[in-house]
Amino acid sequence: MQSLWHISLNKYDCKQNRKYETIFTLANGYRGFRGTQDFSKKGECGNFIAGIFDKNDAQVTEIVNCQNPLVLNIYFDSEAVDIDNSEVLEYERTLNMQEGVLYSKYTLKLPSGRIVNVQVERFVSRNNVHRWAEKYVITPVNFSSKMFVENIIDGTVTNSSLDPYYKTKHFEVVGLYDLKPGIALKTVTIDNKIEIVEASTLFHLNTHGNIFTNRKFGKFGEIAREIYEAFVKEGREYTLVKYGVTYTSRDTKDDILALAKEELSEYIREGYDFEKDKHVEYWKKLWDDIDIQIKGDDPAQRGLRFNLFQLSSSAYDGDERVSIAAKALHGEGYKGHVFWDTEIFMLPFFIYTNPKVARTLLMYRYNTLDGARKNAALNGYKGAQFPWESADDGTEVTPKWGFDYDGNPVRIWTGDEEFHINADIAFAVWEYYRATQDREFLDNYGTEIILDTAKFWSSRLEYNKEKNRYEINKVIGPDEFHEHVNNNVYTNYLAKWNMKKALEIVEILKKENPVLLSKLCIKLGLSDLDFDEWQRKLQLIYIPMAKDGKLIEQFEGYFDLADIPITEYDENGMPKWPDLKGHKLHDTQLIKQADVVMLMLLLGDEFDLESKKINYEYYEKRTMHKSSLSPSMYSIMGLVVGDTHNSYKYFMKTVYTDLEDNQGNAAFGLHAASTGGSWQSAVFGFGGFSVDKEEIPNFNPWIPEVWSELNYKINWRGSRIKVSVNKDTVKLSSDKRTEVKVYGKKYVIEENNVLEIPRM
Ligand code: IFM
Repeated sequence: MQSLWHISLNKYDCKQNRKYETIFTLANGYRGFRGTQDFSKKGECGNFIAGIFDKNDAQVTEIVNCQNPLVLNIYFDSEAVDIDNSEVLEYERTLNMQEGVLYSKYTLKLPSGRIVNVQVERFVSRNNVHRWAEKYVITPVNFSSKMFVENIIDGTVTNSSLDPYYKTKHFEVVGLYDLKPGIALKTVTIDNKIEIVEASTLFHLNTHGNIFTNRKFGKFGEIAREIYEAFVKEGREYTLVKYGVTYTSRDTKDDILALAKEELSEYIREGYDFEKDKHVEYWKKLWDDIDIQIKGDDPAQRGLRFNLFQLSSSAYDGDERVSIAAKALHGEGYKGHVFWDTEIFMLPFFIYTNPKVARTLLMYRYNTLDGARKNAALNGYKGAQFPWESADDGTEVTPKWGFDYDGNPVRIWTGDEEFHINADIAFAVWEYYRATQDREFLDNYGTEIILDTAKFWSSRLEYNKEKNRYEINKVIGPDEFHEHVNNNVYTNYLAKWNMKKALEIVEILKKENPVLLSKLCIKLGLSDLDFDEWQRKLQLIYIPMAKDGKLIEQFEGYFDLADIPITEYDENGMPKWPDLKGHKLHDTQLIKQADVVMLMLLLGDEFDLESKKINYEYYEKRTMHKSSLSPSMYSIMGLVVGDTHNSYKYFMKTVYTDLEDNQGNAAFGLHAASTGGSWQSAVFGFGGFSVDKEEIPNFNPWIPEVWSELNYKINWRGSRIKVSVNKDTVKLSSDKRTEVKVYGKKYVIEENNVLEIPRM
């Protein structure tokens, strides 16, 4: 039986290499290595270091695919080990998520008839983010011969390597070094001159003495290599370790080559097992915080763990200048840009399991406020306008042009019109504060974000004199099938929320910290006049509603569009395109992803159950889920309104987004928002966790028939609450006395006691 901690692949198909590079990516927040297939040139290598962006002659600033230090070639005499040119007798790659180690086992029959068995371990250390390693155990099964092992750092890497036209090189190789032991290759990015050093070396781990009889260093243009020679005997195992170290000039002002050399020596001295043990230990502690157990449903358990593993691999608390990209550190998709995906989909996971990382992610937005202010000024607005797509400095980097499925150029409007991100970020700041009560963050950073986005909204509102209301026109809401729409409810509602929250904070500061308020007012150019104006304007923000007052109109005029509901579903229960009867997609009520339903989840307290039900039922029939951000939201709302069957379906769809590649683009990187959606669907959905207006944690769990138990943990204002749900009971415990509500009724969990309530 496959372990519930393992993701395994047992059959080699080079056409799947790119997809599995994403699935088997190993990352530690500082960097990500795509899970490239050993001994194959087919695929798209990826070495992404968080925060290293460059434009050069690319369309927009993008994450740099840095020099590749993972290359290792083996030759027997002059015959190269090449999986694509061999008969694959045995093949297994397993991502051990509990340890954070990728294990591979291959038995290959080379064209000459030589049979070789190779076992590989790879990890990217979470203990020391600058370190990574690979261990190779090589067994010549039916021959003895000379063996050459070539350790390479490849500086020929480009971005978009599979696209002949858009291929771009973002760095120059400025040095190749023989470190004796080891090699290093230094590059410098084109625009910002960021220096990057990759250093690595090979060591054998054999009890019977040094196997290498020769070693030679070589510079091959942009490639640094060291080659080792040995004589290997039939049936014997030879163990080699490749140690790797990475430093960039973003990390330190010191000489990064000297630093990498020093670190490499220290690393070799400490040894592979030392670092691996610390890395595994780190993951053990992490799993204690993040794991969710689903008993009775192995596919759900394994799939969910994959999402938790990859999401927590994508961030750490060591750098406040970076965030998580839509494709995380797992691929070049969306050019390494950060979207609302982080704040609305991924952040809750960090808020409730590892608040230090959540704070770091929000600090990225604080640290890019100047870029956001530039965007606002450029577009004729005030305050801070966060970019729809963000890279290193907060200026807008959404490409203006892209291609449709038929390869026709299409104008991309999201960077011009998808304004809701400003309120999403403000909302996330408050969510973090509400859960942590981190007043230091709110005072020094969060408030500035909330005030400056409120200032932006105030300048963005358009007064409709005739109707005496404020409108936000020509926007794209979360549903991106409809562009240039007026008064998208999600956008308007959250803009109003943003302005209201800003005013609430102003009132608090007036009482509790007027000095801070006046400092902020001076910094942001605000006064009581602005606050009065915001107050007046927000009352008049237009929220389109249907005539009955319950069904919300996604945007003005939406109900006038052709109504072509979805009637057919594929074998996974996902919508099939209905016949558009000659209409253009944007002239129909079909939507790409959750929009009104999202709003009702974010601001759950503002809508009654009946409204949620009515809107869920209406929009569910019209949502195509063409974004991986969508199914998780319908899963959670489905549970709220009692559509449990679809909830489970949407949960599994979310959890398997990358593993089953159900959006068809896993090759380009992780669907990071969907990893966050998986956590939300498990905890906010089945786990029934929410926070109400009284700011009390509520638990209203429901679990499917096939689940015998669901266990999860959350951090709430310094307490750690453990939740365990089975068919009969809900059990809650906490390390501190905590007030909660279970199925709507108030209880107190006494410190280190278990509160047991019958299941509803
Ligand atoms: O942010 C999302 C958007 O909501 C849908 N298209 C993809 C983007 C990046 O994941």
